[in-house]
Amino acid sequence: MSVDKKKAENSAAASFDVEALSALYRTMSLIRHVETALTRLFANGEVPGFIHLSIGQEGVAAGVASALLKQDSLATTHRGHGHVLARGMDVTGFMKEIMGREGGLCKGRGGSMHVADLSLGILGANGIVGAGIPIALGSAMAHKARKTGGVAVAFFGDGAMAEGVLHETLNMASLWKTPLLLVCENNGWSEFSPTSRQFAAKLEKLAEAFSVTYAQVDGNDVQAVAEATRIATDQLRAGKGPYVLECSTTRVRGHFEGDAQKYRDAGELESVHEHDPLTAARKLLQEAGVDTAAIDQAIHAEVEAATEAARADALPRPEDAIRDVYTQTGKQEARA
Ligand SMILES: Cc1ncc(C[n+]2csc(CCOP(=O)(O)OP(=O)(O)O)c2C)c(N)n1
Repeated sequence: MSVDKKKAENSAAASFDVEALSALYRTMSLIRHVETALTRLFANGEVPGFIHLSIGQEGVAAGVASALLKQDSLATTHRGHGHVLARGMDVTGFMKEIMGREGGLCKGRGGSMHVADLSLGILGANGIVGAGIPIALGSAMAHKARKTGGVAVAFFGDGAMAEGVLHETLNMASLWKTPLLLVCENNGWSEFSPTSRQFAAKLEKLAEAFSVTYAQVDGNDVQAVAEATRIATDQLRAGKGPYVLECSTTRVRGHFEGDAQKYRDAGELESVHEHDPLTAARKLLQEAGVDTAAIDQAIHAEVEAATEAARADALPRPEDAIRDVYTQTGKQEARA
């Protein structure tokens, strides 16, 4: 079977649906405002643990999420804030979770790298590179077995391209024609190593080896990502087997918050903003007469309110630390 390769066109210059682009812009602005707030909160010592920000990569999260339906599911990475917010995670519950508060979506125990919300099909973020990929495969198998009509999405970075689990997943997903969308956010970096230093192949060739459809898209063009994802999910929902979508994008911040990025050329750091997906979308919207400043202001107020609510929320009590660790199942009770 030959690879059905669709290089998505950069649609930014073409005519567009103002309402649809406004919605995509709103999602990107929400992610940007939340993560910009987190830079300050982290510097202030108000966020426990590490956080990995996706500033500059919002086009992928917003574009992919825009093509998903209620029944779909997703698994994400250590850099997953954008994906879960784009999927519709409650902003206050999210902020409380990242700030380790009792009212957080996972009672403050998951934090940035383990936040989940099963009511939205969000199977969880994951600090282990590539670990969300087989989780999403399992979910895709469940969609198929239960005939939900849903697709499962695995977001992963270019660092996971060299992980065996991706190769095994491609094999199983292809053999069993599962509705699995593998979204690679290729920002050119894996921690402090350029992609070329840690992956000897090409994702396109890897997909081809397993007879999996592959498409590549400019991840900084949110409309192009939305359209490419719509094409991919149409194929998945038609039962035609898995799909790899590689989105080229730009990591603006360091690997983790606080990383001074000394390993990166000054020239590269100076030019990262030229690829900003929000700037490109804002320009198009303003030309179409949309008041993007009003959108940004409303989102700013929403994020400020969520931050204040998180600050006011209690920290989890130490005596509750082992609550909810084990579930009470019939089996356990029978054994006891
Ligand atoms: C299995 C595994 N190996 C190594 C690490 C250490 N590690 C954490 S993030 C990371 C790089 C991830 O790069 P990429 O997947 O491209 O995502 P990005 O950070 O660029 O979003 C590595 C090697 C890990 N967490 N898990």
